[in-house]
Amino acid sequence: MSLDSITNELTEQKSIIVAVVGAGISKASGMPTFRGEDGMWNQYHAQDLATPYAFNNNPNLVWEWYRARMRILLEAQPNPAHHALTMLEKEGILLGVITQNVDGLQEIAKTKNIVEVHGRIRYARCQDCDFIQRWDNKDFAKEKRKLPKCPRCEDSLLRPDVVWFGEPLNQIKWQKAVEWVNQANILLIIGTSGVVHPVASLPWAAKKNGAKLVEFNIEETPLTSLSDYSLFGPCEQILPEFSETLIKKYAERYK
Ligand code: BJW
Repeated sequence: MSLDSITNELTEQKSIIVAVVGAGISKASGMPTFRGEDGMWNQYHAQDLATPYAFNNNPNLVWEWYRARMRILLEAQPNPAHHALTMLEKEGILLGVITQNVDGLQEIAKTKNIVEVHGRIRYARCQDCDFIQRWDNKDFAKEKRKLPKCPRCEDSLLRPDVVWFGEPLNQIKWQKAVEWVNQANILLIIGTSGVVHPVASLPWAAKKNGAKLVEFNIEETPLTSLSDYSLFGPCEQILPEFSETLIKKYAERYK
């Protein structure tokens, strides 16, 4: 089905759009994905790096992995897919972006309504108290740095402010994500493999509520058969065109 037909159908009624986003949206910004070709989980085991057990067992290794990713992130900029979502929000068509990404690039692209359900790599937090500090600077990201300690709790380690496997999501953020999905008539599913729960359950919830699902990915995922429309290809190319067409048709029909 062509982009033109898809956007025609999607603008038959005024809709509330919500986006659920994964690592694929930041690939063109230079950030590696987790799964698939070139994915980080081909090189490393998730249980050695992205679990509370891994951090307790070998905090140096875990911090080294986060520092390596931070060095890439410090050079990264949002790409046209991030900007396309900002454009949809500015036009009043997009209610919000639920991102699994911890890179903060959607915020740098100036989207206002974002929930970062898996946390934020740019912040470190104490394991034992509520101390939080930004660490997205070259000095902190340097190789072979000492393990960062909490200035309040003395011996407690700081850890990246992200959600690892086996950890609950922040309930306030999660409730906001669920609330948005419950309001959505259209859910954009962008650059996610759709296998990590509970986020992977959001498209199923939206579908149950009668929302139309539009998937943007370079390949099929477990969410493809659930989706009403699948736009295969790099989202940094397809999403801007999709958004511009949708905005134009909205303006023609409703302004
Ligand atoms: C492009 C592209 C381009 C490439 N254009 N596309 C129910 C069922 C089964 C399991 C569970 C369940 N409930 C919970 C679980 C366990 C677990 C889980 O889901 N495991 C599955 C893997 C089986 N979930 C959890 O543990 C979660 N916690 C939880 O549920 O807690 C419950 C609890 C309650 C009370 C007390 C205690 C616990 C937490 C999950 C945390 C995930 N964390 C990570 C790391 C975050 C920090 C960091 O970044 O370092 O989050 S893992 C990693 O996966 C990261 C991502 O956000 C997440 C999702 O990955 P994503 O974004 O989809 O990326 P990829 O790489 O998988 O896919 C990229 C896609 O882009 C691909 O499809 C490409 O094709 C595509 N692509 N280029 C468009 N240019």
